[in-house]
Amino acid sequence: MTFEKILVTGAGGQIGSELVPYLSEVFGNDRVIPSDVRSNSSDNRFISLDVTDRAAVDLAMDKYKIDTVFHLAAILSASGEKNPELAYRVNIAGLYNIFESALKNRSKLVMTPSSIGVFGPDTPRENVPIETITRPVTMYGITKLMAEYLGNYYHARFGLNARGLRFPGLISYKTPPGGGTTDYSIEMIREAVKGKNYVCFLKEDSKLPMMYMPDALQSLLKLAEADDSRLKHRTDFNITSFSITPKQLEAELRKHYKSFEVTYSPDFRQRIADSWPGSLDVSAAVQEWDFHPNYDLRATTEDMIVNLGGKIRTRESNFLEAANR
Ligand code: NAD
Ligand code: AKB
Repeated sequence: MTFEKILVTGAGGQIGSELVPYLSEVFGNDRVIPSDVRSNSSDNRFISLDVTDRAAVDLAMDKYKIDTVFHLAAILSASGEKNPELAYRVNIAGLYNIFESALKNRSKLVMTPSSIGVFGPDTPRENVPIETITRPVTMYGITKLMAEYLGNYYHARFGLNARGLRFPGLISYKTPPGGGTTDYSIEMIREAVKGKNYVCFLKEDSKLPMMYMPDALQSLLKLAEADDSRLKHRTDFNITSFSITPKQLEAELRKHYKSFEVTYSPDFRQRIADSWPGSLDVSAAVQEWDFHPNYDLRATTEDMIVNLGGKIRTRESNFLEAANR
């Protein structure tokens, strides 16, 4: 599938700030229009766009002749619990505007990432399939579930090519996360690299599915380019790379920072984490568009440490250190 002009909404966020260079590399700089409600002065392609403003969305889609949208503008789980009204407006009204405008412009594709936030406390805990009890208990989860249904509706009723996948917690180093429950993982790695200890806002045994950003980016593009005839699902593919508890991440970090310590002081985000599953069944993504992540916990942690300016300990470096003692 060729994409002539791609609009990325929420492009200043954790995913968008990495997806824009990734898409630009694949399709060319002039094919990608990054946008966000916040400005970005370092990229002259960047346009200011509030997705809740329907007229502004229509104007941008028409002006740049957009045929593909990666719709990332959203309010995440923890921020959404602090301001549910804003989460509803951005995640639902914003999405509605994008779908309507895409239809009007006969766009080829609208990518709408979903989240493990669609699940709730009644969802089975492990190896959770796509179709299961969801019943989310956060405004974020409710909006994300509705977004999946809306995407399916626009496809079935109007033929809009809406596609989406349920991201787990994403780990990355370029742009700080935007107020999620899985953010502890990034914070913990950053503090370890700085040589500091960390106070974790989740309990040590809160197991959640995770993924490193390079796998998230290639998954988004794979699904975007997937042959339509192979897709039995559209907007709700489960994907994940590995599942960890904060304690397991702490142990992984201690391999490189021996004196690193974490204390556990759960806050309101614990309730959100408790409502999400520990692991997912990703077989539909594998069968329908060859989902294949490359980074496990060890590779993710090591790559994060190196990119944050830290040093990793290898078997050889431990051996040399012991020999020099
Ligand atoms: P983020 O919070 O880092 O970025 C969201 C961006 O949206 C921000 O730059 C913000 O300025 C922008 N935004 C907010 N309101 C807006 C508005 N009215 N108009 C335009 N832009 C607006 O989020 P992210 O982590 O990059 O997430 C992107 C998408 O991926 C979201 O749909 C999110 O639900 C989904 N997702 C993310 C994760 C993760 O771990 N990062 C996991 C699951 C799903
Ligand atoms: C969050 O924690 O809100 C996000 C997500 C899993 O959707 N990282």
